[in-house]
Amino acid sequence: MRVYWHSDSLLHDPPHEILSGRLVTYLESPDRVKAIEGALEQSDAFEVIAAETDWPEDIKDCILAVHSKEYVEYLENIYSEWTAIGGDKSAVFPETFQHRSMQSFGSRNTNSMSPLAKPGVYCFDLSCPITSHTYRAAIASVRITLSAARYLATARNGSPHFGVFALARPPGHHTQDALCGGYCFLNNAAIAAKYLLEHHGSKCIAILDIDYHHGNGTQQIFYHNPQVLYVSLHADGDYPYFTGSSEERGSGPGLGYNHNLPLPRQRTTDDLYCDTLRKAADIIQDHAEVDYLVVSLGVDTYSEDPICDFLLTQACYPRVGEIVKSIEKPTLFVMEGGYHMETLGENVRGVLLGFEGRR
Ligand code: OKP
Ligand code: ZN
Repeated sequence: MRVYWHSDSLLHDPPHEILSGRLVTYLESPDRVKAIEGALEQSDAFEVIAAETDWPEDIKDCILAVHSKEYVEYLENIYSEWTAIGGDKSAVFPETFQHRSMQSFGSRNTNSMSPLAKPGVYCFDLSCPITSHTYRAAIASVRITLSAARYLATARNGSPHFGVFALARPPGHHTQDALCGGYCFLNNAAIAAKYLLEHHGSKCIAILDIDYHHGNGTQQIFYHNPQVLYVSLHADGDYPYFTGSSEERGSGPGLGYNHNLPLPRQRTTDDLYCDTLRKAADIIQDHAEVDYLVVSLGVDTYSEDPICDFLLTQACYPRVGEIVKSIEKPTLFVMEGGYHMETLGENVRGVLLGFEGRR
């Protein structure tokens, strides 16, 4: 299996975040990529490739098919605006949040706001500090994902379960059209889905989100869109707290194209997880029009993950890969979460080897 990565994705390295009120070392670290790459290089099943620097289609257009121009300009410029008025040089951090009850007094132009105010418009939590290199790293993450998507679309070898892995970082599934949060700045999986629809004649994409957390961003981006079927397994009632209920089923023409399968914290075992994943696979197979599968791959479902509460063992990951394989679609795996450094690489490798039928 081909694996795409890019060294620029390591540049995003904020010193800290706030977790449960505590200032802690940033959990979503560049070492995550190194750990995964290290584990994949131990197996001859993988070929690790640097995402090309000269992207032929305009990467900016691909991003703007998902995110608003104002939001992307914010990501690009806020660090220099913030430091110019004396903000801390290590990273931009939200100071306030524009709560919905503060939006009903006429809309101020965000462009004219203070650099101290803008993060409160474009960010929903305290896990997305923006450093001098964050934008460059987020662009690299998109480049990795699009390189892998293009390879999938152009080089697929006719095998029903052909797959490719985008070792993307920073992750993406929490980013909405104009809102970052949850370590995510640009929604890599959503950008890839749009790219396959618009540049490779795809009629319908399924996004299967198996990160522990609900992908509120991906759900929001495609909530009205019947061309993208979003199916998510995630912890019931955990971060990002306000989305992910099974009653969220899509809206307008997108009704019936959003499926949330929340699972109980502290009680989700290998068997319950795999049974639920098979239900997700059935939902996707019920949509015969799906021509590509994008998997938002998180392994923060692992029992020892420092911020999550499922009970999965390492033996579960090859089973997960086999179930994804059973969907029998050309598959783009895109890296999302997973924070237990000692097993992160092995667990990702387990999923991908299970998919390849190599265990
Ligand atoms: C990103 B991904 C919860 C703390 C939340 C942010 C978590 C982002 C997860 N106790 N902090 O979906 O793995
Ligand atoms: Zn997660």
